[in-house]
Amino acid sequence: MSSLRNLTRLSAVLTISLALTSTLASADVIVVNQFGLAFDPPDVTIATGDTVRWIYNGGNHDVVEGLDGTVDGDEAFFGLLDAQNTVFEVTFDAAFVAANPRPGGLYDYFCSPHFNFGMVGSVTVVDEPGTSFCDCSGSNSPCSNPGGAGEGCANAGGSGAMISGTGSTSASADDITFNGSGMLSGQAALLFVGTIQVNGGLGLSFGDGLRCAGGQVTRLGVRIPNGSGAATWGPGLNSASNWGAGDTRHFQIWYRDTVGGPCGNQFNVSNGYSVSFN
Ligand SMILES: [Cu+2]
Repeated sequence: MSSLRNLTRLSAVLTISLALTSTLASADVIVVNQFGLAFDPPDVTIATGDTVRWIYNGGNHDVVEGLDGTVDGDEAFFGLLDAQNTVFEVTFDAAFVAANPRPGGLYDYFCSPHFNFGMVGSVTVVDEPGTSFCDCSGSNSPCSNPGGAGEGCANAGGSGAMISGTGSTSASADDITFNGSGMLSGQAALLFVGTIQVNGGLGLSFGDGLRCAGGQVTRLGVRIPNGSGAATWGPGLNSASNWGAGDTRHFQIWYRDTVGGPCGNQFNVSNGYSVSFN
């Protein structure tokens, strides 16, 4: 990928598309819609390995890395968004970031026809302490209720819950935090940690979702998701020394889904999230 910026635009898009297929299983896809002369949402923060997917909605646009308003070949990425090119994707994996370093992981971008109209956006790439596994986007859902890429199985809200992390992998610093999204407002959610990935990381049916984390399991606290279905756990989760330097642990969120859940089991779970502590 080091010569990416020297390739033709078409080749660059093709290369990025091929890279995507190998990273989808353990990474998230973040959608940015083009609406009129704007990107929505304009600014996104993602983890290394995630993919940003821009979706066309009318007119003639492009997605050009940088802030200089001109397409001059120094872009880390370039893609058209028009009637013939309705989706443009970039996977910000480690190789891409290494080949196209930007201060603070900040990739500004613009639409060249509409730069003067303020049609700009940004992608900020931050390192996550762990990696996701066991999503429910395939044929493995309990009752034909897959979630989106990287998510657990769909709940009464129509999409799945997702767990991600921030902070460090230092067991002694104990500053790791977990963020749950896509749960159900006002219905209790429990973070738990296990010592193994269930079924080799693919998970097994469990309520309306897939059990991903297993083995020796410890509960790490109940939260009530806010109006957006989000909740946060930590820092300071390792008070009972459930993990130490050298340990790998697997985290998952169990949550209630008592009204209109797709399989009728009254609960669901997020994807899984593995962290190797040091
Ligand atoms: Cu535009």
